[in-house]
Amino acid sequence: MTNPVRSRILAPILIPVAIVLVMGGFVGGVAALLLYNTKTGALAFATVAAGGILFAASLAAGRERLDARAKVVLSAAAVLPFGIGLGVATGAIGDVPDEARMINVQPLITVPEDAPVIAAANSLEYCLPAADGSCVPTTTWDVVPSAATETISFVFQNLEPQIPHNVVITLLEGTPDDPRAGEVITESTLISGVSDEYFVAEGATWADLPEQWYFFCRVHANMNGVGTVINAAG
Ligand SMILES: [Cu+2]
Repeated sequence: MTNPVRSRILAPILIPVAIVLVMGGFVGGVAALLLYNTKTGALAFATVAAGGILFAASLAAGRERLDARAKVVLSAAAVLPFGIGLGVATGAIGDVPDEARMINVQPLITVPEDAPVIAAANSLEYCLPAADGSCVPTTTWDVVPSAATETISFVFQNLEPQIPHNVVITLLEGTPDDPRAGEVITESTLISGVSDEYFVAEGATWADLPEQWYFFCRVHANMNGVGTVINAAG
């Protein structure tokens, strides 16, 4: 093949392929750069990069021909944020712990369908949501833990408008008929109704609880009861 023939046949194939490869590399590189940054770093990089591109574009649009100095400034504005972002992403700049990088961020917690549910419809007592949409007042809570996790976790529905409630789980003092709060095992976030929240305790598992335990509302101590974990298997 002679040179002209080679370029006539191959150039139309090779040039687009090269362009696609370069674009793919650039997009992949930017994606990796964002993923290996912290959230703040990725946001800062995206902002600065966008600013740099705008700056470069406006500078370039404002002149017929660019002199050498303008070219240097333009290139720096476009390339600098990428360089810094790459430095942070590869660990060359800053001291970013691995778990703070976007790629290692925990996914948003999903609520298991079989998560135990308890609710508050007033400030007197807890209630258990029933299949018919009502909430049955209760001073006991038989918990069947979700099969998905051993950690103490449940959905707390605050059905009372604008009033904060939560669920504090403690050891049981006194007797089941005359229960009192003991040592706090875990305490869910106070939420104001009408709202619900999937609460996941840190470290405490259902198996850590004694056969009977106590639960109450941090705001309304009269909202309380005795809980029992029912083993789904038996
Ligand atoms: Cu309450």
